[in-house]
Amino acid sequence: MSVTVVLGSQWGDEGKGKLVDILAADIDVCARCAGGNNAGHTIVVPIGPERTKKTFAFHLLPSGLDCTGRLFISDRAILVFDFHQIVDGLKEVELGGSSIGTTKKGIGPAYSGKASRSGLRIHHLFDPTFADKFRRLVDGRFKRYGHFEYDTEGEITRYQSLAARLKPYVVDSLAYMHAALAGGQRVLVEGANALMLDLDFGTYPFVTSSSTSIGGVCTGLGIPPRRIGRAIGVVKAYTTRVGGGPFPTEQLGEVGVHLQEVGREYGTTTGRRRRCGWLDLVVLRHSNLINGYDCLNLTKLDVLDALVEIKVGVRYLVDGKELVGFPADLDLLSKVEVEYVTLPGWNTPITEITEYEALPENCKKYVEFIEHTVGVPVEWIGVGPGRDSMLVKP
Ligand code: 2SA
Ligand code: GDP
Ligand code: MG
Repeated sequence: MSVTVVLGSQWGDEGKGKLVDILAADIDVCARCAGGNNAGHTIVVPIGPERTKKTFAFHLLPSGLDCTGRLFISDRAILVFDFHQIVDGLKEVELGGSSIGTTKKGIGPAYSGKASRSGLRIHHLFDPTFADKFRRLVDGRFKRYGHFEYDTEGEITRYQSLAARLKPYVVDSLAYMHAALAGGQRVLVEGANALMLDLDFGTYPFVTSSSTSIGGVCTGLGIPPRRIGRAIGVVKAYTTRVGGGPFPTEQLGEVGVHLQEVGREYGTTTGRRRRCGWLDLVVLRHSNLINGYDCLNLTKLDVLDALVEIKVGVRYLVDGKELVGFPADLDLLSKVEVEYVTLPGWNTPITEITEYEALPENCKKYVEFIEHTVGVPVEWIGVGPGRDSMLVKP
């Protein structure tokens, strides 16, 4: 039995949570493999006999989670402590005008600790040397950043009591995952953040600190690549980015404000206003090169309903010459001129539409233009935030 992977194809917040929630109805195991509680995945589901729509935001738990007693935590997972969050803030202050615009959830400092081999993992919580190791870690941070306010001993006591609560959930995740696969269980992997925030392939250094690309699925879960059967790229019908860093198709005027307001583009974790711009197919081709999508879920198409014309970035030019791919060098990226194709809008609300064929012609043309230019079929189309607002493209 193979594994299905859902990955963000742009700068995050494409609507991964919603697709995972839908696909989770037909799977046995839903796994998170990268990132941390910087992620914010939203699902909107009908609750109770009245079917009142309720919104849930998932940060660390998978959006596909459906009941208690079925949550497992890897013994190899790196721990993010509160002092990591303090350090995250201090690092951002140090960077001043060139700060990353992190979520301040401690992600960068925790992953730095992991890479420098001083981080603590879930299994360390149950180790008699945990307190000593923890003190050493905090002392190291004091040496680097000065003595910030932090109750080290109080935190040790707190983590020890949390350890007792966590214990029933902790498993050898390799044994767990491989037994699930050997037993024919259907596994769905919920990618966090997105390709353009990947530590290696994103707009470095304006990225997160984990491998958010398909490689992170293998390194995060210990799954061999050949087990991955299907990679689904989630693509917002326009582009958003939260935090600092380059964004070639960003629209600072009317269009950006329109997308931000109609799309309700605010960070799910921090509430920050997301920057908005046109869809960028250079980004999408770069993303597809690395993740090799089998199909796409185009989301938030309804947000474009009222636009008379819709632009799509198709090429990056520097001094009139096309760049071969998405550049690594941000100085070069700052010089690119984006070439756009302009497509006609559809000027019709599409949220209530339930079948692909019933979409306005210009709307279908927009979808098909993306499919053809990227070379990957669109399988699902999001026309609203709710679980039911998802069309399947024949
Ligand atoms: P970090 O905190 O170290 O991972 O930040 C580094 C960069 O990664 C970006 N980042 C995100 N971008 C989009 N969505 C994310 N999750 C939240 C959401 C974000 C929020 O769902 O809306 O609420 O602000 C996310 N997490 C990290 C971040 O903005 C930095 O650019
Ligand atoms: P994720 O991080 O990729 O899971 O995405 P987020 O949850 O951070 O942000 C996506 C936002 O768009 C959430 O508020 C969703 O409820 C909403 N959303 C998802 N799909 C659609 C859609 O097709 N149309 C509209 N209008 N909203 C959507
Ligand atoms: Mg999000």
